[in-house]
Amino acid sequence: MADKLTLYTNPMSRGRIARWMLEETGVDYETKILKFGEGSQSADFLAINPMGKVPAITHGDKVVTECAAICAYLAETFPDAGLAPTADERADYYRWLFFAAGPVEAAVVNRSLGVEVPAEKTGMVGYGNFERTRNVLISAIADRPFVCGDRFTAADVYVGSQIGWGLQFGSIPPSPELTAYSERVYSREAFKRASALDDAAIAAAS
Ligand SMILES: N[C@@H](CCC(=O)N[C@@H](CS)C(=O)NCC(=O)O)C(=O)O
Repeated sequence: MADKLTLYTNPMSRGRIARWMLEETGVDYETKILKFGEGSQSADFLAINPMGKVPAITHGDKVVTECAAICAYLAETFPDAGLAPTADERADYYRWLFFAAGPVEAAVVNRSLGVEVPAEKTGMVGYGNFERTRNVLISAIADRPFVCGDRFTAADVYVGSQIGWGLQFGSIPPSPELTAYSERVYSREAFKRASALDDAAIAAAS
């Protein structure tokens, strides 16, 4: 029997990224919606993710946290979905997946919080400065439909989410390349299914 797969999430969170990836894989999974605070900080959930943050998935006795890791884990665990990289795609896949989870995430959050890195300290900061990070992010998708080239992979779920959220909330200024890429990845049926499920969960809670 297949190991049970469970998503711990809140529909108003980065858990939407994990949901999208799960829908891309087409596998069966159970969803546990956690309220922030009483749910995400409960002893039961802290036993799964001591960070007290969603999303997390459990797969049998395994736990995976961190959206980018969840995307990579599911792509490799369910290879029939065709979302893991080929040998030829691997360099771009890991490069841009980790770039989005590290420098891009930090640059966007710091900018949203108004954290200014002094010019003389940018060498200490993994993303250097926001403008350069955004320009490099644009270069990843400027001359190709997806980060690995012509084929959509799990890296696009994560990179696409960072870009899509950034454009939606105004935390990444738009560019023609970012907008076109976001529209391309958001047109996927799995994204629409995942969004509908999370939107329904929000409506049910209100
Ligand atoms: N690095 C984590 C970040 C997860 C995260 O920050 N989740 C937020 C919601 S978007 C959360 O659970 N916040 C509730 C809290 O910290 O109490 C990931 O990529 O999955």
